[in-house]
Amino acid sequence: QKHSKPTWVCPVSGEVPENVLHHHTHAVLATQCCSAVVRAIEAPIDTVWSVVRRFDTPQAYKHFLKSCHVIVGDGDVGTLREVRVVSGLPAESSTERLEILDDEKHVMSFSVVGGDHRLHNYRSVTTLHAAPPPPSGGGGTVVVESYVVDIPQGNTRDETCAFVDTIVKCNLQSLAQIAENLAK
Ligand code: A9S
Repeated sequence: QKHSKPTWVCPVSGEVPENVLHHHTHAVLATQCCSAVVRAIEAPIDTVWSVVRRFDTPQAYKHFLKSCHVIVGDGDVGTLREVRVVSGLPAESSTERLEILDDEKHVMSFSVVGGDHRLHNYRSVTTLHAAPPPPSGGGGTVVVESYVVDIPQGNTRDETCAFVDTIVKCNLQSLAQIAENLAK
């Protein structure tokens, strides 16, 4: 089971451009789960990106984190950070590595490489693309965040995805709030 071959999964459906979809296509093992959250934000893409790209300050919009310190690196790919988690969650800290930071394509990805929590081998990819302008669309930015993670011992796939989806939705809700305020 552990050594089974991965299946390629793209958890994003619907009105997302082809070039965006490919960033959200993940190799997923039978012992892992994969999902995605899509969120529209009423702010220009550069404004949203200015918040997302800051690997040194995730707590600016991730309210489950109380602090972050950079272990090594200057914010480019390979930078390692340790985040501390607010109380009340089944976690204390997480060590994370920046995997992708593409300022042109608006793609960022990090992976969890250690820490004191249950989301082993967590890896996420966040992309931004411009929403169609009026009259066909509302303008602004669409954020897509997908992830893969090991299903913890004692939990089901559905429980794991429900837990992580909830966290990602909260993060994107607060990202929207911050970006929409910056755009005012
Ligand atoms: O930080 C993110 O972008 C996404 C998630 C799902 C982070 C999860 C988390 O930081 C907690 C919020 C502390 C929950 C980790 C790594 C483990 C948890 O149990």
